[in-house]
Amino acid sequence: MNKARAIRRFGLCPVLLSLPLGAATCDSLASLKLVDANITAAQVLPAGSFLPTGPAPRPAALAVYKALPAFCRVQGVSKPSNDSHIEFEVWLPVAGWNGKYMGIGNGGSAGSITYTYTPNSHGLADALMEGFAASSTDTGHKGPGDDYSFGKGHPEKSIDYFYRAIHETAVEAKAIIRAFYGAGAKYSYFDSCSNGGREALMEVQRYPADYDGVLAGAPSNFRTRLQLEMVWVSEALSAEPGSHFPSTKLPAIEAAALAACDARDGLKDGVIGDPVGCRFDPLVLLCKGPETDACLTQPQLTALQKIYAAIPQANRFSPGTSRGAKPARPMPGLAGLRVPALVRVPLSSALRVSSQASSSRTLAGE
Ligand SMILES: [Ca+2]
Repeated sequence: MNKARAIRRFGLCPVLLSLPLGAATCDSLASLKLVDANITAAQVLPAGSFLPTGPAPRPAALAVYKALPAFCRVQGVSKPSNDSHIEFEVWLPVAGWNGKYMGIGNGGSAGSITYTYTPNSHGLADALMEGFAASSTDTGHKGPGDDYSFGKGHPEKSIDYFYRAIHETAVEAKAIIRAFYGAGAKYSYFDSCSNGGREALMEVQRYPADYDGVLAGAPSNFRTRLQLEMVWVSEALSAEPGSHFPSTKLPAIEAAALAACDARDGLKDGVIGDPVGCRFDPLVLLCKGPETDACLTQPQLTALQKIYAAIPQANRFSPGTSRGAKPARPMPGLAGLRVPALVRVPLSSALRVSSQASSSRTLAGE
């Protein structure tokens, strides 16, 4: 019996006909029993009707939401510890599911569900548009993506942020997918960047059964060393009043590094195949006349040389910024940053603290 005949005969909607035998309705997922989680809401949202709570979305995000097909939106809370409150969502296409599951990660300190594209990752909406059943979590706390205060005095919340929430959400999402479609996903993937890339690596290391493949974009792993590197870069850029160089000089820096090392890998393609082996000396960029975006003043040159150099006595902590990378790309809050006196500790002390922080490194994904 084809769909049209079935609809005429039984009055079934096309959505139900697209689901295999044994599938649950979206509404009934509200009573689905999960191991460490409760489902707080489950409902089908008509096409183009999704709007997140909170501030009005950016126009680009709003356009994505308006283009969404109808989907089953499941919201839940996972509590794997007494101090856990991990909010998550699972979005399920009501038609045209591609049979696959996509876990979505979080940039920075997380603190919110990733609904659509941010600089750090794809979102639920983007995965849904491609036919995936997808999940995202706030990783156990609420807040802006640069606020880590949630972890102070709350070690369980730190664990949730660092790796447990992503795993819990994968487990719950797979159970929800099985219930809704009557069959599990054929393949499961995880896609995210920055902190989300670190989340991807943690999944691979701690819970290799969660995903068949991960996209670990620009992972901010080796977190304690990464933070040390950021202090190092900030120190270099604020060593004296003229040390900081504007982002308008980055193209010239990148071009000079490529000119020195691009062809070393046998192919002049704009990619330095072995950035660690590149011995590009930014001295060639020293201004010989008036300062322009094509050259660096002596203080700026000194800063760049420090950024490229490995932290003294600390090769094992950081090899320095790769030649050909865009050093000191203007990150929010970093451009022009003066390192406060509070963190102007002797480097040897910082290294000692970093090397002793083995437990936190393990926690942070190293
Ligand atoms: Ca090349």
